Amino acid sequence: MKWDKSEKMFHRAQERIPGGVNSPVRAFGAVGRHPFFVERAQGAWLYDVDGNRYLDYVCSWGPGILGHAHPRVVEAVQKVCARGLTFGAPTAGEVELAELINICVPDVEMVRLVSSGTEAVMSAVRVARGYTGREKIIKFAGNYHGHSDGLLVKAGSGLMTQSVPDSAGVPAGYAASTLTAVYNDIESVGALLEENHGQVAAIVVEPVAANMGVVPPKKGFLEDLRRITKEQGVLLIFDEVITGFRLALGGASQYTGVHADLYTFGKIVGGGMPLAAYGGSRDIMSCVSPLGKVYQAGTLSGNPAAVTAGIETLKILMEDTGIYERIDARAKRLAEAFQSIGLTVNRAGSLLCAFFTQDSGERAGSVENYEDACRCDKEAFAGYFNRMLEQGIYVAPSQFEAMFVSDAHADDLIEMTCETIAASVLTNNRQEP
Ligand code: KE4
Repeated sequence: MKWDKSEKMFHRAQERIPGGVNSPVRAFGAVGRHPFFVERAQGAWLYDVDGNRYLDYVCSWGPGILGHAHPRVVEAVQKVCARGLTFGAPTAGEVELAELINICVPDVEMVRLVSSGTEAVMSAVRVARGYTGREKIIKFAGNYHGHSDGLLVKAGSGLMTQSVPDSAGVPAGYAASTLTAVYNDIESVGALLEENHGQVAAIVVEPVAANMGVVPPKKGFLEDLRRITKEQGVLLIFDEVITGFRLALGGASQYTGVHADLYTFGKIVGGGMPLAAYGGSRDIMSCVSPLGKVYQAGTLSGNPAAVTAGIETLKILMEDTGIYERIDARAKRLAEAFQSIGLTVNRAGSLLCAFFTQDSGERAGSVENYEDACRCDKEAFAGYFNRMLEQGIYVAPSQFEAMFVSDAHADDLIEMTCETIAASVLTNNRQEP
């Protein structure tokens, strides 16, 4: 493959944009090469400015559950844009999307639309603090909840990719109110709740972690979290920016049977446009301004084009819930391909991740938390990534992200991927000294 035009564009980009990208993980830093620049996408395929074609398992980090440029979504957005892009005033579409979210996730009796997952989680945490009158929150090492100051503590995704779990520029005071527990370790949560008795407003968790690679909750972990938060008057926030409408139409609460107090959504709920949401019971959400005292606002919140993309996407998912069976089965097939060549794979529905674990040690082969994930062989991952890319298959450029399957990844494409996985990993191994 040749990347001359991408190289030129990347050089230009670096002049005016930090790192040449508008989000760090896109810089391909962890896989030792420069990024390609996308020209267009259709279905399961991405096309770059040099005319290369890639089978896309990043799906824009999750929104693309239907495949790129779904005709029904594109047409609806084109139509609504012709009537004006933004009004800063309420529109019927926002009400329709709020009602659809409630139908899919009945726990969300009231919802506020915002423009990014970061905004959704930041706002949900503020609501939890305003509702409980408490200050501290507990998050989990390796979970990523966007880049708001208080949540950039031992975070996953791009921070883990760069091995910098915290960020410069976050005042010590903010970080002090964020306590970090170990994912899948309920004792670590109990200890923090005891040490900070009566001071914790909420526990925010990815119900299936997907920002340290994919790490599903161990049996009983979410149930225990629900139990102890109820006992101690602590709100439970499910950060479903990735899992929402992905694990099932009803997201994690449908997939696991555990119900949270507040939910955040992003990615799929906006159909690929800048839209996210947070919501929960009427009681809790009634403290949001202008109804209550917790302030949150946004010029483009509930933007008509983004809302339309979200409505069409949710409607398609509601009309054909068979999609979940299809994408889960395809993800299962991919997982089997990785396992057949000895890799550790974690999967939850259509979310999966192959880990290049070190084979030694008593926990060889299992990745159940941040520490396990950190022990992965990032060099081996980089070799696999680059071989897959050379073969026209684009997986996330980081060991600490998820592989996403869409409804556009037809079975023949899955089979082709399975063959390429074997070749890419085994070649990798042969290359090792
Ligand atoms: P955004 O602000 O990027 O829309 O959402 C933040 C966020 C919140 N919660 C969870 C569970 C998330 O996964 C995310 C964002 N996900 C990353 C990918 N792991 C976005 C990709 C990027 O940062 O470029």
